Amino acid sequence: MKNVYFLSDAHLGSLAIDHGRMQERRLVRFLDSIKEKAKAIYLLGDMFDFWNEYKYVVPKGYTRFLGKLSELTDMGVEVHFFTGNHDIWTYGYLEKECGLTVHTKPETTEIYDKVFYLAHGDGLGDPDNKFKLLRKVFHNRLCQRLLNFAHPWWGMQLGLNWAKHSRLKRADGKEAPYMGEDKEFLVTYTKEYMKTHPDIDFFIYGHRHIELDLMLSRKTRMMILGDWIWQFTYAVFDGEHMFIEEYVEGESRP
Ligand SMILES: [Mn+2]
Repeated sequence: MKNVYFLSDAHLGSLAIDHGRMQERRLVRFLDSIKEKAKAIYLLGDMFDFWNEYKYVVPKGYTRFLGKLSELTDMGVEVHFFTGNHDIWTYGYLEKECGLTVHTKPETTEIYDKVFYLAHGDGLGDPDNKFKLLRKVFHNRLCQRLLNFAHPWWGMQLGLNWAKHSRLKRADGKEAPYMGEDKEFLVTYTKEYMKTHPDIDFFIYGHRHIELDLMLSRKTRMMILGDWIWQFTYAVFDGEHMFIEEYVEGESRP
């Protein structure tokens, strides 16, 4: 039985990350190392720090990453791309050129007869009104069209700098530590959601850049995937077991 992999939050192209090239190469080597063992790969959001594609133009960079994804989909590996809150603005290029399946909303899906709830995680259970408003603007079709009418010089600069500042306003550019079961938004959201959806076995999220593996009931387990900036963590499901691993170079893992 082949494996299914989950990872998120590489924030490729970030102006606030100095080791971007190393990060991208490591990600590509990881994808290469799993290509024969993978049935499917779920990229759970924010793989790019800012992605906005235009009708005839896409952002510079990422050629190694996009090339590797294309190789995998050409081989028949399913690659699912969830938009995060940094790379919402994709309009067909990743599907047509790279063969990805793009998801813009949380999905419930069956994998080897287990039920998975998959989402980037932004906006779920988060009471921050400023973030909610920004999220509305970002998802608004009219605002998206306006961004695409503007010259890329302007739009890309705006986007890359917004993303950079949203990273730098955190202490050391890192995310807040785990707030605990009662305060962590994604945990409280999941506990509420599972009351009406008791059939779900696994809830998998990105967005928080922390690694979390929590049993919420005898059946229900939730995971937050860490990131591909500092942690290089991913979850793997072999049909029976589900676990979080760190990709260490030079080691062969499942
Ligand atoms: Mn995010």
